Amino acid sequence: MNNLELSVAIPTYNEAKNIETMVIRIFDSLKKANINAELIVVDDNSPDGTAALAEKMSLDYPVRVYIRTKREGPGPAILDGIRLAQAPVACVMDGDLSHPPEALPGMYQRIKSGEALLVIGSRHVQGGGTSDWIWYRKFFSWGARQLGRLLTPVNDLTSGFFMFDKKILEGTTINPAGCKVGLELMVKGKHRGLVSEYPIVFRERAAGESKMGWRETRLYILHLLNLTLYKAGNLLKNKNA
Ligand SMILES: Nc1nc2c(ncn2[C@@H]2O[C@H](COP(=O)(O)OP(=O)(O)O)[C@@H](O)[C@H]2O)c(=O)[nH]1
Ligand SMILES: [Mg+2]
Repeated sequence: MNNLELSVAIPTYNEAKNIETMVIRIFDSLKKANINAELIVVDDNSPDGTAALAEKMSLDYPVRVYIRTKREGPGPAILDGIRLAQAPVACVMDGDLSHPPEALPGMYQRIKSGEALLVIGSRHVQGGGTSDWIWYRKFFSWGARQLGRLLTPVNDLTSGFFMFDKKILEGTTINPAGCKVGLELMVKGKHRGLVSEYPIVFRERAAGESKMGWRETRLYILHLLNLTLYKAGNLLKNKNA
């Protein structure tokens, strides 16, 4: 395809009820803004037939489906999606309609204009938000943000919706065991501080089940500690250089 501008990657596991709407909304919004994009669906062989539905959509839309044989959580699938991205700008979002596809053109514009190299779809800036969350979810989300303040000035560092110029990957290794790829990019990406938060309203998934639980919370805290060590190591290296 000529002049491919944007590759959107979606990790999926059992998103059969959402994938078709997702594809339609993504391309509706990009088409209106005249952005030439492809979509990569990275599915961990979902038993509900998500991949087959995505394949069917590829007859009408520029969709590629990559099937992984083993279920490993969204992290490794996201990294595969980024690796397969053919455009200079890549975007990662969830496949459960939580992240509004209508935000894609606005996010892309910030990269195209040179304002940012990394754009986060953010719930925690003016104009952003979440649909009703139960108090403990709000509390954990707040706690996670406070921990992350040590690492990056980004307000929404657990966001799974982010877009970036692939240049920021040069000379850095993104850790697949880190559960939050976006957070890795905020801390390790070569974005020279050109990071921007684009307001989004996060919607609860319309259908299917969330895979977020205690295991993910624990992984997230380990990930934060890991990145803190990485950052401290870098600071020391620079001091001694
Ligand atoms: N490929 C792949 N995708 C996954 C896996 N687990 C979750 N996902 C996808 O990752 C995205 C976020 O997962 P979700 O369950 O919505 O997490 P939550 O939004 O934090 O509750 C969705 O698109 C899921 O389908 C997995 O094991 N493999
Ligand atoms: Mg979700």
